[in-house]
Amino acid sequence: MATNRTFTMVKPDAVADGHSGAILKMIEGAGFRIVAMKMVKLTKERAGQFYEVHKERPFYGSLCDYMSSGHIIAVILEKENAVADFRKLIGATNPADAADGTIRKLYAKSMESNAVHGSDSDENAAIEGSFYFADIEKF
Ligand code: 3AN
Repeated sequence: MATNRTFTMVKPDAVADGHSGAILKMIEGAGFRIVAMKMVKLTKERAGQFYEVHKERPFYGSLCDYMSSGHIIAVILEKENAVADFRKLIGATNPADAADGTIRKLYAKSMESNAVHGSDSDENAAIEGSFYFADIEKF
């Protein structure tokens, strides 16, 4: 059953470059409601846990270094059809392929430093949200 929720992170490059406000404004402007939000700095180990699904991929070590290189903003969002609509708003993983007007087209630097995360399913949105917000039921 669709939960109408998704999970995002504003990634270290976008936070460090001062794009957090603009990105959150785009997200709210697209009709998403912020349900929970916090700024944190992951350890490399914790980043590795979040991206465990990619642990066999060649970019895993570099991805964990990058995701623990600075602060990130973890956010649970709510909107009808949240997962699919949010993936559309952020654009393709590789900013070179991202459509005009998408967050990654505007703010991503590379395939790895791609400004924002977006859950790829309702199930993963719930798992990823609870990774940061243990008391998710409350929200
Ligand atoms: P998305 O974030 O678009 O769902 P995933 O889940 O395939 O993409 O990848 C998770 C993260 O891993 C990406 N956001 C990106 O930071 C990084 N990544 C994915 N593919 C590559 C790649 N080929 N080279 C470097 N980093 C990558």
